Amino acid sequence: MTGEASSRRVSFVDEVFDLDGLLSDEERGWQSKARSFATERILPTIEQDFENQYFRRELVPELGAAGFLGMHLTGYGCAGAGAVSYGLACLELEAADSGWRTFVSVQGSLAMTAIHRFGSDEQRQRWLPGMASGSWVGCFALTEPTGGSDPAGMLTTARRDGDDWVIDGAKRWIGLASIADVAVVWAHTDAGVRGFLVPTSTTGFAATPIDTKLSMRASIQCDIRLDAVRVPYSAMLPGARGLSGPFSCLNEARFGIVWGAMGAARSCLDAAIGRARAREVFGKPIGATQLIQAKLADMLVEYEKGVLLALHLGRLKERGALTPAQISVGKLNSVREALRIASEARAILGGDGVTSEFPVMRHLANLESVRTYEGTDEIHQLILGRALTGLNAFA
Ligand code: TGC
Repeated sequence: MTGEASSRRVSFVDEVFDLDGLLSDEERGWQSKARSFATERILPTIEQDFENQYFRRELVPELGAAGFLGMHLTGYGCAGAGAVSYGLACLELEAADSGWRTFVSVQGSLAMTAIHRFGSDEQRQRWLPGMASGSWVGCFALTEPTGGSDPAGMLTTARRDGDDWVIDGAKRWIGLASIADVAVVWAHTDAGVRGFLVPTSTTGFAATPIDTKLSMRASIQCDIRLDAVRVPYSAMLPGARGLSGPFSCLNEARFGIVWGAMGAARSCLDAAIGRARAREVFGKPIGATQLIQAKLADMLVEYEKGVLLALHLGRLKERGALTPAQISVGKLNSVREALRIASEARAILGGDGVTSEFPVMRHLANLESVRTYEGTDEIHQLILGRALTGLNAFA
C-alpha cells in the first residue's frame, strides 16, 4: 500500500462508529493488540507477499507469543479469551488480510479446537502447547477434491489393521497443510466419520500447495494425498463421532469469519473514504458529490449492521446460547456485505482501485475465497431455509 492509503493509522470509520463504548477493557485490549500486530507486522509487506504468493512463516510464533493462537481455548498455553475478544482479533487481522485471519482460524478454531474438544488428555498435552505458542502448525483436512459442501459424501477412509489405522484418500483446499506439523484428518470408518491426528511426516502423507490461486495469495491452501497412511490406534480423536465433530469445529471458524469479513470491509471503506476526500474531479473532491456520499453512507450502514450482528452473536456465544443457524446468518451476511462494500470501494477508487496501491482489489479477491469456504452462501441459505421451514432442500 502506498500514498494516501498507507499514511493513515486511524480508521475513518471508527471515528463515526463508536464500537468501543460497547466493549469491556479486556476486549478493547485484545482489539488494540491485534490492530497493532496487523499494522506493524502484516501491513508493511502484505502487498508484496500477496503478489509473490509468499506466506510469512516467521510471523507464526509472534502470533503465538501475542496469544492469538487458540485464544478462545483454555489451558495448554491458550489465552482463554472471550468470544468477542476473539472476534475483534479476527476483525483486526482480516482488516490487514484475510489470509492471516484464515491462519488464526485454521490453527485455533479448527485444528486446536478439534484436539481441545475431542482429543484425549494425552493428545491435548502432546499437541496444544506447541500449537498455542506457534512452534507447531496444524491443519484441518475435511474438504475433498470432489467437493466441500457435502462432507457426508467424503471418499477418504480409515480401516483398522491390527493395532493401527490405515488412511487412504485425498483432500483439497486445506489451509497450511504443506507447512503443518499435524493434520486433523476426517475419514469414513466402519463406525462412521472419525477424526485422526496425523503427523505430516508420516509415510504416505503428501501436501502440495495450490499455486494457481488468484485469491488468498499470502496464505497457503493445499491438495493432500493420503496413501496407506498408517497411524496408531491412539491417533483417533476419541470424542468425535460422526459429522457433528467436524461441523462443531466449523461453527468456531464460521464465527471468526462473521467478524473477520467486517475487517476486510472496514479496510475497503476506509480506502474509499480517503479517496473520496482527496480525489478531485470536475473541480471538486468526488466526496463532495451526492452520488459518492450515498454510496459511502450505504457502505457504512452495512458495516455497522454487520459489526453489531457479530457483537450480538459474540454475546450469545459467551452465554453458551449461539446456535448453528445464527452463525449461518452471520457468515452469510458478513461475507456478502463485505464483498458488496469492497466492490463499491473499488468503483469509487476508479482505475486505481484495481492496483496494489490500495488494498481493495486484494480484499475483493480474498473475500471470494471467504465466501466459498466454511459453507458457501448457498449452503448457509439452505441451512436457514431448513431452520425456517423444517424442510431439507439440500438434495
Ligand atoms: P446433518 O444431517 O444436518 O448433520 C449431521 C450431523 O452433524 C450435526 N450437525 C452439526 N453439529 C454441530 N454444528 C453444526 N453446524 C452442525 N450441522 C449439523 C447434526 O446434528 C448431525 O449430528 P448427529 O449426531 O445427529 O449425527 O448433515 P448433512 O449432511 O445433512 O449436513 C448438511 C450441511 C449442508 C449443513 C452440511 O453438510 C454443511 O455444513 N456443509 C458445508 C460444509 C462446509 O462448510 N465445508 C467447507 C469446509 S472448509 C474446509 O474444509 C477447508 S478447512 C479450512 C481451511 O483449511 O482453510
